[in-house]
Amino acid sequence: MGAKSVIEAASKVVPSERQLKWNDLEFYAFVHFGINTFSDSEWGTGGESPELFNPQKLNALQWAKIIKAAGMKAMILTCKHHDGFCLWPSAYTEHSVKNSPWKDGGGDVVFEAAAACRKVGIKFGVYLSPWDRHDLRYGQGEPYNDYFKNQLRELLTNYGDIFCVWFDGACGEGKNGRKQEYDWEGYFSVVRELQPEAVISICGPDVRWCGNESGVCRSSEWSVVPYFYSNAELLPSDSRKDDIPPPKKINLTVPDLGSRKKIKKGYRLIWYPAEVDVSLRKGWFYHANEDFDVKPLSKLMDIYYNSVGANASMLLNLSPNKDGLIAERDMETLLAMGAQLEIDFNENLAEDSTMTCSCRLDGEHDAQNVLDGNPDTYWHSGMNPKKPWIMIDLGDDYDIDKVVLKEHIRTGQQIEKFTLYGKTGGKWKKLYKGTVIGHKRICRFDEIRVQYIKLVIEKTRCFATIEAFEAY
Ligand code: FUL
Repeated sequence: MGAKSVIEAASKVVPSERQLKWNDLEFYAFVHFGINTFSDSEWGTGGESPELFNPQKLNALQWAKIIKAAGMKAMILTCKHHDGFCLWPSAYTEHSVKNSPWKDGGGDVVFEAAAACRKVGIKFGVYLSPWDRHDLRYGQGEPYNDYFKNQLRELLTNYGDIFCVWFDGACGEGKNGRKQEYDWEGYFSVVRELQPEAVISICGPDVRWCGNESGVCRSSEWSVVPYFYSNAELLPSDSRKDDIPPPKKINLTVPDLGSRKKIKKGYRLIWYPAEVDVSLRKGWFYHANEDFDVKPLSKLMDIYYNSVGANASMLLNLSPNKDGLIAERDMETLLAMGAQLEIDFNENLAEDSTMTCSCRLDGEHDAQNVLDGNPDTYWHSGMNPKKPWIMIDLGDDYDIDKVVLKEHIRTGQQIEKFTLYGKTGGKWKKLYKGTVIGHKRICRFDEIRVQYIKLVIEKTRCFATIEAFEAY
């Protein structure tokens, strides 16, 4: 494939409906809670007694309310972590809440969490660890895969709508010293059958791990990447006969996954957007000695701007304590974050402004569309434009320090390089230089008084679109 056709092919890769819906959530919570909370560990051995599990004040509504107040739109619960202990009374194992003293074995944390999410109006998702350090079937092949699929069926039928199934990549040895061969294709088809709208994340085809757990993504986070990044650890059988064989080493943590240089060999490309998973505390589970190790608001806001604002989503982990509650300091920090987000995006100064452009595809794709708040209307530059621009006239001078840009990703991810200018005192001043935009780019700069802001697109794949332009 020649260079031009590679770029044309990249320009045509688009997200699925379920990926688009997931993209709009932007910021949501992980909840790590389980037997580790009581044994004070991060990775349980699988030998922990269910007797340990007794969260006497468990209140999933408290979690859900705090999550919502922090500005998050969903919760993903660790229904079973690597230790194998199940937070719901699974019919397929004795290693669960049903043999714990909590509610005399009659409780179901998954049920309570799902109900709480529904009550406050956020979405609910499940984390189910394929690696199981307790179950004797683990490492035996089919018997474990059947067990795992049965558990998935329980979680995906009994708890209402599930927006995400999060599969962890960790895969250790079982009690018999053998590693389990996961039936990924079988797991995926159970999810597609029972919850067709759910995204399958991390070890799955819909959402990609950003490559670290420290809360940063790439400055150029492409959602269009070579096919082999989705099956690095899983599905060699996903490759097709006509695929160019993947490189010997596939590494999801490298700084570039989707630039022209990276895709130039002509690999088949897929839509595979990034998620940044990071914990509010040092660890994923609650440990009393980390009560003072809660990330400060400033750090969380930086992570937000560098993930949600950089074409990724932010999955922020909360760790309820032994009582089954989110601890005071964690709660205060999360509420402060919700308040800060409200302040930062309080009033969009671009509303009711006027947009002009250097070129457009046709009258239906005028620049004014970027201000109407409608995700279905957008500005389209027309094919192969030369440095197209759009410009906003705010109508008067305003102090701004942020511009939010969104591409119309339904028609693919196109923009590779752009600069924002502001007109102040009759002179144009550079405000921000960036690479990819994708679902959302939040451009931050020192506060400046401007009436006009111009977005110049310096490099793009085959055309450029902008769906939203906001100024704060
Ligand atoms: C990792 C796990 O090993 C950690 O315990 C945690 O659940 C994190 C989100 O994923 O792979």
